[in-house]
Order: sequence, then C-alpha cells, then structure tokens
Amino acid sequence: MSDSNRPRVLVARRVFDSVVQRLAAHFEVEANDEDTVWSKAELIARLQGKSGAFITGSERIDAEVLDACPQLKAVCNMAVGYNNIDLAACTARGVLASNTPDVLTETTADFGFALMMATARRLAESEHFLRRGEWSKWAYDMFIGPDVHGATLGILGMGRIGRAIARRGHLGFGMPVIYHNRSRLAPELEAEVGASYVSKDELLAQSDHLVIVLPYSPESHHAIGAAELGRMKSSATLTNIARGGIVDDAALAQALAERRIAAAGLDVFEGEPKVHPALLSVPNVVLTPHIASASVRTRLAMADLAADNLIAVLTGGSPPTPLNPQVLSG
Ligand code: 8YV
Repeated sequence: MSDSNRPRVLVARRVFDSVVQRLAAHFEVEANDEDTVWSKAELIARLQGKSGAFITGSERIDAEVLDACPQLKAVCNMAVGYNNIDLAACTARGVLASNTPDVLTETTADFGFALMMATARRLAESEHFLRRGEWSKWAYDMFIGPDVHGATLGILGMGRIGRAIARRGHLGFGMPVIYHNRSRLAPELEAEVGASYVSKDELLAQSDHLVIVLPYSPESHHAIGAAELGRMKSSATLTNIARGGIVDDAALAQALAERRIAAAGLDVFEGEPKVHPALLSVPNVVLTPHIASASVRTRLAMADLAADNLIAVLTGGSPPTPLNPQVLSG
C-alpha cells in the first residue's frame, strides 16, 4: 500500500523476498527485480527522493553520489568489506553507513580453507583433465602436490575471518600458523588460534599456503606484487578471498605461468567481474566468482542485518553495526 509520508528506500540489487518485505513494512521500497548493476548516473537517478539505500559491494557510494542525493540518511551495505563506500564523505554529510560483520565470518573461513585445499591438492586442474577425457591411466605423479595437514599456514590480515581460518588450520589440520597484520593479536587470541606473529617478509618466505584476508584500502593495493611473489617458496600456494586489487593479478598470472609459485586460488579479482585474461589461461589457478560468503544461511543473515541497520536508522533506533556511529549523536 502506498503512503507518501513513509520514507522511501532503494534496494539496489535483487535480494531475498523476505528481506524486501521486511523493508516494505516500514518504507516505500524501490527494488531492482531485474538485478541490473546500475551505472553511477542510474544509481543517482534512482536514489532521488530516497532516505536510505540497501546496497551491495557492486554499488559505489562516493562524494559525487552523496552530493547528488542530499536527502540520503543511510547507506547499508550487504557486505563486511566497505571499500565501495567513501566513509569520510558519508560522515562529513551526516550519512550513516553500515556493514555486515560477524554473520559471515565462519562461512567465509570455510570457503577460504576449501579454496586453499582445492588449490594445494589441484582439484580444479585435475577435474578439468578428467572432463576433457584425458584420464587414461594411473600415474604415481599425476596431479601430485603439496600436503595441507602439517604444512605452514600463512595469513596476511588477521581480523575475524583470518582468525577463523587460523583456527581451522591449527585445530583441524595440525598446521603451524604464522601471520602478519598491522597490529599484533593479544597473546590469548594468538594462543587460541595457535598463531605466531612474523614480519611480512618472513610470512612470504615461510608460508607453504598463504591466505590473504586483508581489507582493501589504498595502502593494501598490490600488497602482493611481483616482488612479494618472488619472496615466496616455489612450492607455495596463494589464496585470495579478500578483495581484488590486493594482489597484482598480472604479476600473479606471470608467476604462475613460470611456476615461481605452485598454484593460486582466487575468489576476488581486480576489476571483477572481469578476470585478467592471463589468469584464465594458466592451469594452476582455481577461480571462483566471489562466493566465499555464499551459504544460504549466511547470505540471508547478511541481508537481514543490512535491513536491520536501514530500519533502525530511518525509524530512530540504534543500528546494530554502524561504521560511523558518530553521525547519530551529531
Ligand atoms: C559479499 C564480501 O558477497 O562481505 C564482503 O565483504 O566480499 C562478500 O561477502 C560481496 O561484497 C557482495 O556485497
């Protein structure tokens, strides 16, 4: 039922019906049933007159968008990573931004561990070989690769997801765990996940399986490039479930082609959904389309949490996971 006094919100991508219905109980909702990824101009046009936006990592909210939509009060991201939001620009304009931490930690860690295992044990490469009809006999060295259990697990970025991956390696697979992070964990947290702090150079040199779980920022852009890949063991694997742009994809494709590292597993890419063509032509890489958080339960929890934030901000409540709560007290 239409009621012009109710706040209007934009749901920028197709999401669960139940979540759209929850929003529709409070707001006039414009949904995106075609699930088009809108251009910036289209996003700005759709946001006219809207007090709130339910967005995903595909929508970029920057100063230009905010200035063109002065009535916007809340941008609620269905993602824990928020490099698609200019947080300082939101704060400067009194716009509340939120993300979805915690609800995806274990699911994303499951996937990161699975991708690391698939990469080490050459699952994709061997499956493609079988599908091509090339499996004619057993051979002692067919798709031979490194072990996962007992190997040194390296983690770059030791937030919630990094710790959940470390715990899996330490408790489930007897892996010595080393990590590098901007700040060192408290000793009790290090002990819980069996992790030792090392410098970035030591991490690169000592890891058998290196997993990237850093947030993206200008400082982490190409944190792994040709020089860093050159410090890794030639038998090592690299897995990135964080963000495209942290790894220099062109340098990685070259290192993989020249077997300077053994293999890589990538769920995120620079400029995704485009994938660097050189990555598509090397066999020793497992490629997945940014699905680390994609379990039914977790995606619903993420969408519900983004909706909880939007409902709270626009109805005068306290959003559960704000990124800039200071705008509410201003
Ligand atoms: C999302 C993610 O699926 O939460 C994140 O930061 O990368 C994923 O879980 C993606 O960002 C879409 O919003």
